Amino acid sequence: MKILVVSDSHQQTTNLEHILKKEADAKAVIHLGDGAEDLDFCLPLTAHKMIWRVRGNCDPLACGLKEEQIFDIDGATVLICHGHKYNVNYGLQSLYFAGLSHSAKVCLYGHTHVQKADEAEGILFLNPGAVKDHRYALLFIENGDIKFELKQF
Ligand SMILES: [Mn+2]
Repeated sequence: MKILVVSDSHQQTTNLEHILKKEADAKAVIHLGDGAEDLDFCLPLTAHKMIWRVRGNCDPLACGLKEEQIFDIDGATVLICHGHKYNVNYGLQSLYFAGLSHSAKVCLYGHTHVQKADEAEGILFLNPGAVKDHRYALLFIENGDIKFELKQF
């Protein structure tokens, strides 16, 4: 399954729409916060897609989104969070232990606005960068097999 991973759109819905059009064949969209509600302004581009999103430190409490979600996609456990609660600005150690404790294969986070992929103990840590800065990522999961691409436009 092709999954579009975005973060930190910070109200740049024009950029978000551009990405959604470019990757229109993605079956799912994951927004990692700070602009998580921006997806609501991108209908009908998000219609018929699975959507997962989490609240970032700049998103209002009233948006009602959780700060973290853990779910399975085609045989792989995925943990998503904005990252501020795990202090990702100072390294990935806390997120690494969260990933380990949930047996995650992929941990997705944002917040730093730095597009980055790391691997530790078979866990992929992926930050798609900021939509605001024309960055996003693609994740492909098939039968537990994981591939990714870091993109810019
Ligand atoms: Mn943030």
